[in-house]
Amino acid sequence: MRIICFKSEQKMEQLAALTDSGEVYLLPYKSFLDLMKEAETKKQGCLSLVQQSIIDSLPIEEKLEELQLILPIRPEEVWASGVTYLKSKVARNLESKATTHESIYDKVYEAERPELFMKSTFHRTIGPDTPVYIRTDSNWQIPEPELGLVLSRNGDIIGYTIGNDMSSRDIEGENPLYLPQAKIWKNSCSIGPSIRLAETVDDPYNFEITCRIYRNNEKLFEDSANTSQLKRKYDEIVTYLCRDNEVFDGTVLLTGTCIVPSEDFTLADGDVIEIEISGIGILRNPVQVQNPVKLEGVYR
Ligand code: DO4
Ligand code: MG
Repeated sequence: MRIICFKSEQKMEQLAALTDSGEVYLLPYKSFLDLMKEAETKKQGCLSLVQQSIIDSLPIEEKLEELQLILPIRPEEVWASGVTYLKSKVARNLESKATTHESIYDKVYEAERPELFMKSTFHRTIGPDTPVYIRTDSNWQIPEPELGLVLSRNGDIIGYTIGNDMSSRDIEGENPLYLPQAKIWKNSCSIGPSIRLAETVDDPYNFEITCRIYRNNEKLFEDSANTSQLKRKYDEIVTYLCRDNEVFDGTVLLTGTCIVPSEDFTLADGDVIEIEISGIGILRNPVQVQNPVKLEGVYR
């Protein structure tokens, strides 16, 4: 069972349940956060609340493809974990031209304490089919396709979603202290298109993740990986996020990238990024330069 949110004909936001057979049922909750709150008040899981809500109703006539899907949740904060896959560690060493025997990335990959950073706020976060922006002061930018955990304020995993941790590799590679600038800017984080309720996931360490990038309608890049390759457990990173911290209902925690395009690749205005995760859907976003500044040599 997945939860989606779409724009109704009256331009209102409508929460809905998407069954595994593809039927869409309207839900009597304003938002995913309302559903979470109701589940807590009634001491029930989100799944049983959703099942009770739809049991006597009919699915809507529109097909999923006809709906204008939007961000399925309004997270106050999006956090992210880094260097959780070998692929990411190798990529970070490459972009930072690490020469020491043991780089900071080698250390954090092995350390007990994971790398966690604030990735985005609600206002910087976009949903499906809305443009992700690329920075005007970077020549090396990529999407980072990641599984996202939707958390309660107690750190319970309520659902799984897809996230794009847009990243600037040259800014991050120049100096690790530039990480916030390499990660956070307007429209640098995309989430959606659905939230799969955790109660309906048999094995969260077996999500297949695929990323495709199109330029001029041609597929320029495709690669896949699986959450079975994750170096850490979800509980581990959630525990560190919650330690001495205030976590809000609906916080999304991205779990790190396992797919990295080759060194010579950088995103360009007009590209389209697709991130597919089995059982969750496809998060598709066009790429756009926000207010393009025509500085010589800035774009490749
Ligand atoms: O260390 C920098 C960030 C790494 C990251 O975002 C990832 O591994 O996904
Ligand atoms: Mg990342």
